[in-house]
Amino acid sequence: MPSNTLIKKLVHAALDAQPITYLHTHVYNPRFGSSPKPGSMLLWGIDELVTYHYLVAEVYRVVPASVLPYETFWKMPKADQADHIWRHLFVERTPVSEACRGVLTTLGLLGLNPNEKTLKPHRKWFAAQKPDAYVDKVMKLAHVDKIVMTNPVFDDAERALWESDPKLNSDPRFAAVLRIDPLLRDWPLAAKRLREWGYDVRLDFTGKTVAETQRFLRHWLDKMNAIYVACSLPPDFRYPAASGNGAPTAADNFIRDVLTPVLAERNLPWALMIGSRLRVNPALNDAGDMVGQSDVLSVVNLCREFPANKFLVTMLARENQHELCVAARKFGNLMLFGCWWFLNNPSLIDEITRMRLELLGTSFIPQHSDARILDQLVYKWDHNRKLIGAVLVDKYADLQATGYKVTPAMVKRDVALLLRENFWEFLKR
Ligand code: RAT
Ligand code: ZN
Repeated sequence: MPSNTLIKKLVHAALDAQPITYLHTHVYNPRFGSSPKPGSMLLWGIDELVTYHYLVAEVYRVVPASVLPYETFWKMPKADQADHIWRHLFVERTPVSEACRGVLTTLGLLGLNPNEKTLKPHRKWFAAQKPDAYVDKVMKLAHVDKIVMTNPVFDDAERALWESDPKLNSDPRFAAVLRIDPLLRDWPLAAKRLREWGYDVRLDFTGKTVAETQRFLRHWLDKMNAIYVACSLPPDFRYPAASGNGAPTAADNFIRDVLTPVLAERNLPWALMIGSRLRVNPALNDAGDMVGQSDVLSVVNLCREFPANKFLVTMLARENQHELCVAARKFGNLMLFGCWWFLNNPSLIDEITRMRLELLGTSFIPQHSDARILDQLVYKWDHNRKLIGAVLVDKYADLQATGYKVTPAMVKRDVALLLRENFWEFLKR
């Protein structure tokens, strides 16, 4: 029977050898245009890394808006924004937050010195990288075999690209996901846009609304070759939203009559990311969103009412994690994923991953935290692999204490399930 030291070695070797599918990012393939070209969607490099919205929020704790008004910050060139953040968070303070540490891990793994006092030397290094080859480099370093994009169909700039470039999704390193937030969050707006695009839909869901909205979804699923449909939802998302004998809301109608039938017919999952309260501080833009507690029972209702559908679910509030885990024990069509956004901190990842293993065995997807900048894949994976490894080592030690034999093949199999196969198997199921 392997000793605990041997188990540790086995786990870390298995984790290092296992390619990962990164199932939710906002990282695009280079055909979407690469930064620093204006309007590009593939963001990478030191200035993007340092101006990530997590760090914008953190610098405003240190240099408040009374000193640097938000409008002034947003008007500054990106490099000046990055210099400001670097100086205040990395030079004049100790960069202990997880978002700061992430930048330093990334730089270190790229072979750069995380102790530089200015960003000049880093800029020089990044300027010498070619986007296409750099994608390969990052994927190799992070050991990611597929980057799953997020493709919001209601985003005008992105939709225009899909309309104009039939080969937009031809890069085999990436997969597309149809993101449809306005259809659930703001039906009047979504219906207006659909009408502009030639779909005969009505606000009250009468007439051809159901068939036409389904036609819209099918069109975009095909065009994007999307591997699932996604949306982020507020803490007050409820399904059903209508109570008692009340008439169904637009979101109820959309879910019941449009979305779930199309997804069942295509055997595609619906990814729900629940708990983001948008723009509580609008002046901070992307950095101004926060978290709120959500309703797990609504997820339960969806899983029960639509057994032919598959639900990939993550919730943003720590307070929801236990109930959500218990819900997943009740429904095979519910797959939990990730430690999303504000949960992507070592203490919380450790706690949540432990709890999920204890309640769900190996039948969940532990990773994903989101990434908007290509280079972030390097650190998110480095940190996550170590955290998942530490939890697995403890769990195997507990197993061995019962007399059960943990073998190298088992460790490899478990790690493959957690980092990659559970996701792809769930898509096929
Ligand atoms: O984590 C993030 O970067 C957020 O701003 C959102 O993108 C969120 O993850 C989402 O997909 O809505
Ligand atoms: Zn996201």
